[in-house]
Amino acid sequence: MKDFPKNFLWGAAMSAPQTEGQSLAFGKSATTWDHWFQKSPEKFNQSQGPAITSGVYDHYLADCQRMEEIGLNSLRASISWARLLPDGKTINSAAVEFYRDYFSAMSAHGVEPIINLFHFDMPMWLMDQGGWESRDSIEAFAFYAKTCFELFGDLVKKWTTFNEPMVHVECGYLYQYHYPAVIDFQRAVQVGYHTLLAHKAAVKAFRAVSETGEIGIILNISPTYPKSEAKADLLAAYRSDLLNTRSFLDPAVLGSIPEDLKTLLAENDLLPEVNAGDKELIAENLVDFIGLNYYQPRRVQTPQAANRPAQMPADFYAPYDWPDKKINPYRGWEIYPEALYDVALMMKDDYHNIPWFVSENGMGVADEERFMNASGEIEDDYRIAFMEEHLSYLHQGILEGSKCFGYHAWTFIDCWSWLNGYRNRYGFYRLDLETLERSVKKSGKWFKTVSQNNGF
Ligand code: BGP
Repeated sequence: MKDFPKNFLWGAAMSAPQTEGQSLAFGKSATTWDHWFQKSPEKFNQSQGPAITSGVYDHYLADCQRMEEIGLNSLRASISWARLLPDGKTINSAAVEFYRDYFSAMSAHGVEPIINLFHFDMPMWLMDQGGWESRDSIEAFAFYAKTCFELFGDLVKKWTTFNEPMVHVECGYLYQYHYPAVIDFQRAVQVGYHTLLAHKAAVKAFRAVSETGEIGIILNISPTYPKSEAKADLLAAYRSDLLNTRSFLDPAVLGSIPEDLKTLLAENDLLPEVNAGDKELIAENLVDFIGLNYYQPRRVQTPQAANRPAQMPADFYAPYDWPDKKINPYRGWEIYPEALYDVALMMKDDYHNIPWFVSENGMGVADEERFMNASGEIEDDYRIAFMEEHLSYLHQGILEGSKCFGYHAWTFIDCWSWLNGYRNRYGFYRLDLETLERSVKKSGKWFKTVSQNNGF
């Protein structure tokens, strides 16, 4: 039996744009996703857009009951900026009513809400002004954050500012998976820098408003594993860590951007525009905890040929395809649970053992109806095995002193996923796309026993 620490959080994660639905109703304005889908529906799997998703806006009360039914004692959801402040300034009272009721219902079912402020869902009014490229985005986000802390601070004690900020940077400005889908390393760096400052400004606003709550940030983190111990591969891994992990984690926890990252950017004419006072803002507003999303390891090697100055991150490190890897063929991601042990020790040794939790981990599988039994239940034993393996390595890290306080699966109910629509399913509950009916999978029942036993 692997026992987890007392009061361990057993939960699941979801996000507003992937679940709420009613995307252009009840006062909500458009996000980049609504806009992009309207403009180019063919980019989205089976033309599945953000309008309906899982219908949480209408089903949330019964969903809170479902959380309890599978033993969740916590759940991460997000607030939609475009729903709460449709023009960035005016509070939408329908949104306030919805979120207050939703968070209260979670608590009534014994589920602690952990609420995130930004999950890739840039309001279109702000994107029209340059999005995170514009320095004004920092103040706009701080205002939104402060509004949330004031409106919901009595119901929510754990907040996070951003989900995987590196993803909207790289997908929006390097790899074309998010709007505005441009390729421009310099602009990507500026977007990342403003996002970091927006995070810091939100933490500052939080300290001014909240006396009892805690605030963190959710980062997608894997250690970088080099192809070999050769000097060039080690350098590639070091640079990958600087860009992908330490760029946000160091300033969030330690209060400074790594000097080596600044040097690397300077050598490649990639430094962002910086204002007086930024350094202090970064130094002073540290987080209370980290949320860590983990799906797959990052493996790199030295690039064959590289542009100088760099045009893309690939000029610093090339992906390495480990021949021995185990893979989830549906999502194309390597399965490597050992990394959870490695990051647990990294948090302990390099980040002064700050409290943290696994804020996402899970397995997306296509065509899950194949695993439906005679009574209509999806027998997702592969998901149970995946989570058990990951939890085992996490448990080892905790035994060795890492302060992990929870494990949140991605996700609660099958949800919409950006350009992939509903292709891969991750939920403890299956979603019927025709009826929006939810039915518990075998993994949901399994998770209940894990939560009840505080281990497995
Ligand atoms: C994370 C995101 C989630 C979710 C998850 C699964 O990076 O925070 O929003 O989408 O990945 O990935 P995907 O949906 O692309 O399969």
